[in-house]
Amino acid sequence: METRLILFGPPGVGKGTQAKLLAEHFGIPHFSTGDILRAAVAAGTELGKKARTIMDAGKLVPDDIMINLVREALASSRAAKGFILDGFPRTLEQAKALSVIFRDLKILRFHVVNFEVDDEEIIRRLDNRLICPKEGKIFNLEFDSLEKGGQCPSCGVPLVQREDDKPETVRERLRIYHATTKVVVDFYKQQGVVMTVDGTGTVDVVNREIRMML
Ligand code: G5P
Ligand code: MG
Repeated sequence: METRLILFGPPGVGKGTQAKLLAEHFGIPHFSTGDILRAAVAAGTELGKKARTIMDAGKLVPDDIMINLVREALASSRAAKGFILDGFPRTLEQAKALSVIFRDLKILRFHVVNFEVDDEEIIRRLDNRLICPKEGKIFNLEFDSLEKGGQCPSCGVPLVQREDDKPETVRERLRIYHATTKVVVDFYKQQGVVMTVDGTGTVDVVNREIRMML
């Protein structure tokens, strides 16, 4: 049976980390709207130019742009046997548009994995996050035995901090999550498709918990 998951939760909760593990486990693609936008910024495309200042300020990119991106990704042949959506939907408008996309693609069955971690832990995690700019791998200075200025253990490229992981930008991203995004989970609770996961354990513990729930 096709696995279709929406990973939902505040910034830094572990969506990208778990999405990569689950995508590998189930052999399905991982669509991260943040990664798609960061790739556009790096490539200097029109979308990237539009998104860059918005992302660096920790604000949300307009709904119409995001909805079109996701429609295109989910309609692609790669998504035919299932997918993991990470970072979308983030507004009620996007959630309603996703229902239309699912209806058009005749998708009836999906789950929303709702990650919960408190804000203090999120600020600490994002302060310690490093990413590989080449492969998109995600690390943490607290448990990955790396140093700031260190290199990706798998490809050797210098690891970087995301521009939007500065503490003041993280606070703005959290503010927007609580003000605008969090309500989206109620939309899905009404549909009976939400599985809530305590995201405070280790990566392995959280991964096992999700796989057991599924
Ligand atoms: P993104 O890229 O979607 P966010 O803010 O939703 O960004 P982010 O920051 O990518 O989410 P994450 O993916 O939830 O966080 O977390 P992660 O990277 O896996 O893990 C964070 C850290 O915690 C890492 O150091 C990791 O090692 C560690 N960690 C992970 N799991 C665990 C665990 O289980 N235990 C422990 N102890 N540690 C763990 O969006 C970026 C921007 O793009 C735009 C917006 O501007 C947004 O701000 N954007 C959109 N705008 C509008 N609508 C949309 N749909 C948009 N999507 C993106
Ligand atoms: Mg992410």
